[in-house]
Amino acid sequence: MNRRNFFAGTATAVAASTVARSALGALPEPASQATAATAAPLAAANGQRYTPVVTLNGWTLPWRMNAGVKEFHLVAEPVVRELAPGMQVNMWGYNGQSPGPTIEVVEGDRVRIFVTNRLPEHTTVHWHGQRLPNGMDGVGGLTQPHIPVGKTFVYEFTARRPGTFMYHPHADEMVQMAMGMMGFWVTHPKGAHPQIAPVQRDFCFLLGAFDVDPGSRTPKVSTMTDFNLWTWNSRVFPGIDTLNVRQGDRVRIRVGNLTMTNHPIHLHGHEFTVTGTDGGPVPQGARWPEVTTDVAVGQMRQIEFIADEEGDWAIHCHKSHHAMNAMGHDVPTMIGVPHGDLAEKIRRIVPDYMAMGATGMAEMGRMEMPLPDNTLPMMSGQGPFGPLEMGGMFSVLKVRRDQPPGDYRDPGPFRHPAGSVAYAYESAPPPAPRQAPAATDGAAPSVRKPADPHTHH
Ligand SMILES: [Cu+2]
Repeated sequence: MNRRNFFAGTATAVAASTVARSALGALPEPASQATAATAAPLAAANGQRYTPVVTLNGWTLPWRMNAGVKEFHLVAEPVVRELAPGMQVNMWGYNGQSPGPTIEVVEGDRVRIFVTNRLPEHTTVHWHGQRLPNGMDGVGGLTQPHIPVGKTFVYEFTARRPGTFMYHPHADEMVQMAMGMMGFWVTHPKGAHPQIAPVQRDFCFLLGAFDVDPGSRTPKVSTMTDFNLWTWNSRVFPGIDTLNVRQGDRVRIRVGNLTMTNHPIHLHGHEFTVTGTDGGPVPQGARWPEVTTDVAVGQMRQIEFIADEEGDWAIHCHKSHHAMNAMGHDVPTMIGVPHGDLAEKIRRIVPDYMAMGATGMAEMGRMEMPLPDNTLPMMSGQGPFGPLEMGGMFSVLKVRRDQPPGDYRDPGPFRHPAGSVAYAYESAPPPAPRQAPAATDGAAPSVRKPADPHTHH
């Protein structure tokens, strides 16, 4: 992200939080975000103290106080979301983006959310994981009538427990979530909390999956498993911003999964603990170190670690197909097959035919493949040492000694200390010691077999 985009969110936030007194009886002015850049954190207000979250390639919804109630205005509407530079997708979302803005409150806050429906069909909002009156749970038909097109409904409840939550429709869910309707919700603890440590950095993102045919712009909503774009906050690598931290920071990353499969989220260079789930903080004695945590469907995981190792550390979904962009899955494997001009001959009959290279697919990270309009390469991204050969759910945790406290700007590529990068060995490899072959002149090889317990009864 560049500096200009980074602060793009701030202007919106100020504009919407200084609502004119005359407007207090009316709906809060709906804030809207025009870019997919990561917005600066929205500072706590009214004497409340917490480290605000940073929503990757997203923003936090400004609120206004109205007689002690925090008022928000969500607008469900069609949006155009840039998945990465070079690809825009027609989605449904909230307040100009998919996912919608993060809602950030403090334990005990009375919250009123106005939801205006500008979609072409009815909707509702379900506040995933919250303790609330049943009629505020947002399940269309079960706990409330659907919000008709053009209407505004009001949800009101007290944020009773601190933690990590999501919001999404409970109305024509398959379509509305496949189109990108989802958002994050964070409730900070009211004061010191025995299970919730203060952190210096707090990031959040939602896992998403979309099926957009190459050359098209609208997700196929009937797809159940065969998605071709795996997103964090409706962005794919190299469009996902990096997570920039100061060395020694305690870092929290909150991840929610609203796709139809699980995602093992893997962090390089550090161990973390899962400090919270959908159900709240994990008790201290029940935590253990991990470098990968699986986030199952409909779940949230909150991980924490001390960022004590400088560098550019990959963070990604460990399903290798999820760290790729759109590709055909019926590509024949040609590894080890010398196919010469075979692919060229087949293409005369089947114009789209593509074969995996005889030595693998890495060449595709470099190759300029002709792509349909509005389509991203299957793997892309350039690092200081060449192509990354990645896509989808992949980003980088950047740990820097000189990153100022509270500064979320991208510090650029890591400058490795001299002698600390894997290097090419230029001489002939030394002879590797090998085990001498066992004598084969009829004698049994000198291997001692363990006694088989089953022969002793
Ligand atoms: Cu995944």
